[in-house]
Amino acid sequence: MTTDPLIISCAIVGAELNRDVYPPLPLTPKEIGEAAEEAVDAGAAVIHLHVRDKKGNPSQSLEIFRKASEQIRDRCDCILQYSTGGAVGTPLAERCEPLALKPEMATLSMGTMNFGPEIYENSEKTITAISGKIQEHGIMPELEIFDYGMLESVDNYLARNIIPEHFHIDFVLGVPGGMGASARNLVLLADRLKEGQSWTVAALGRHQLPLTTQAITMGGHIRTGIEDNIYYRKGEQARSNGQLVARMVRIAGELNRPVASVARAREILGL
Ligand code: KMH
Ligand code: ZN
Repeated sequence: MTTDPLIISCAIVGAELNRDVYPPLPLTPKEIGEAAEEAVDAGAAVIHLHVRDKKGNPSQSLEIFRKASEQIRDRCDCILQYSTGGAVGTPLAERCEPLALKPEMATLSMGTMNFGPEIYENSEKTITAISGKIQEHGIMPELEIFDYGMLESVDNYLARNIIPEHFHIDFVLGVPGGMGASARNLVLLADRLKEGQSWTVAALGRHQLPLTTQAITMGGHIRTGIEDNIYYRKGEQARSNGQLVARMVRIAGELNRPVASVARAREILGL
């Protein structure tokens, strides 16, 4: 089993949650800054970022991303990874808006899918447009893989130079409409990667803990955080993003994976 450093990403807000479901959800730029600081202090190197408007609704506003990023940077150093997925139905131009701020990383979802009762639209046209903006701004993409076919299509996009050669992969498992969050599925996906390709797993709800633990044993990296899972254990909501990160740091320690500092994570990702 590998003992290479483990990069922990934390998805601190998301676009689907609200305070009716999860009362401590960070919403304002200041609250997002504080949540990021707690996650980074606990061991996260990457902050996967969504933001909210004044009413708490998901937003891709450049100005709100700017404010939230300032709040985070004032408190801690970390790799900022902006979402270009936004919420289901966010128009393409809005999804790309915050990229002008040139974060170190941004997400690039690799295909259209059912996302619960709705359609998360990522046609080839959309992928090409978002990837173009990501490259124009010199940002490293994290390819969001929600299903096996999306991983297979990466080769096709690469061959046609639609995506750049240097990217990180995130397997997002357990979205209703996407690939299930099972141990076998994670093995199947990871086995298809080229030697040396860096990857992370994000799994939804109760699958977050077992699949991230599995990824630690497989030599992958992990994403935790409230965006994907609001529970610490059955029937008990997590207190914060930091609490979820701290648990993964403990588990990684038991499994001999030292947690990557932000500087080490930059080296591993080639940032
Ligand atoms: N909110 C989802 C529809 C991303 O951040 O790039 C898309 C999402 C993926 O969360
Ligand atoms: Zn997201």
